[in-house]
Amino acid sequence: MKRHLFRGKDLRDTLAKVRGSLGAEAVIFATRRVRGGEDGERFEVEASEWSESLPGGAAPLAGAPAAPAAAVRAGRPGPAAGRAEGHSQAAASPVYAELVESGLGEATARELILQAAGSLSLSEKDSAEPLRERVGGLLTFLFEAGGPVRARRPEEEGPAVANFIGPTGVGKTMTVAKIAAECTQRRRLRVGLIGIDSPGTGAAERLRAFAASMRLPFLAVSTAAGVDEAVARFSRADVVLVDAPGTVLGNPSNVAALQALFGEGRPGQNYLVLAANTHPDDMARMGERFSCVPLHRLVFTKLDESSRFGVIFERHMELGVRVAYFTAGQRVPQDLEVASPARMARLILPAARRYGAAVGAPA
Ligand SMILES: Nc1nc2c(ncn2[C@@H]2O[C@H](COP(=O)(O)OP(=O)(O)OP(=O)(O)O)[C@@H](O)[C@H]2O)c(=O)[nH]1
Ligand SMILES: [Mg+2]
Repeated sequence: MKRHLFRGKDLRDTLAKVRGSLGAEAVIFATRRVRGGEDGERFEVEASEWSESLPGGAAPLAGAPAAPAAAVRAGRPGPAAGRAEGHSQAAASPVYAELVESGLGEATARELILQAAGSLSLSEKDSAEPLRERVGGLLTFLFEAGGPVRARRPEEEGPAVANFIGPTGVGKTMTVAKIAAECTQRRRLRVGLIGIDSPGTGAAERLRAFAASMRLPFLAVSTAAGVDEAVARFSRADVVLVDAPGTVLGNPSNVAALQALFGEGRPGQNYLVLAANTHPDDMARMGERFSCVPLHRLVFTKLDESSRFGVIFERHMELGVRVAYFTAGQRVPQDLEVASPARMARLILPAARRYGAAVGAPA
């Protein structure tokens, strides 16, 4: 069975190419993100045409759609006609309505339905639940969790550094406080906290107060050199959490300031914090703008103030960055959770009775 490689800028784009070339029944073997692909192509899918000879039902990866039943293929038209017909069938499905209702874009919802429907047998088409479960499985397959902040490894000289950046007021400082508490109380790690001050804003004061109440060492700095010095002073810590002030990236001097602190070559992993209750268009723009620095992980806050979670999945797929945490409330640290594919699928499709196996375990 020949496997083909497809590249696209995101999931929608790539799956559309897969189906355009191999038909709606194409079997997906693997999906990956690629860095620095040509023409902004950052998503890669390995797929093959469906065939009777696919071994063992051809469920290549847990959660990936299995090979479709022969009954589904019977009498189906060629790829082009099938595509148009498939689109209207997908849109008619109650599961499609649920996905769109949950905030997923129409195109993504359609792609997920078409992809998942390919694996249904004729008898499974009688009710919505098998399709719902398959889509849930596909969501868990595609969603990549990033795991919690990592601690220093034995061979490392200094602490692991995690930088929390993002737009104003999304909950960066509170998330840093929650993670600090989680690291010290549950994981027994030595934590150092750094607050980046911006002149005249008192930006670091809230974290200073959290640090005092948790009895954690805290340093306020305002420059990249200051961050380096502070990290050096925390040389015995396992993990250093850096809390950036909210950044409005509309103006170039703010972009330069962010890049000086967190751009290419700067230490640590950058966690972009976004609030789940942000308007989807604004969130998309924020994601694009913050891509001016390397993004290693995403954090979504304020799930308790949101009702449509599809936008999280959309931004995650588009940016091609793993999701580390969700937060859903103001309690420190109870309202912090490590993101998981199963949780993402439940948020988007709460009606499903089962979800596929989790893929994309913490790195
Ligand atoms: N409901 C809810 N509120 C949250 C959550 N996380 C943070 N907040 C609240 O959001 C507000 C802003 O939180 P901060 O942590 O100060 O946000 P920030 O991103 O650090 O803000 P700036 O530093 O000013 O850019 C506060 O009132 C927090 O209590 C959450 O998960 N749910
Ligand atoms: Mg803050």
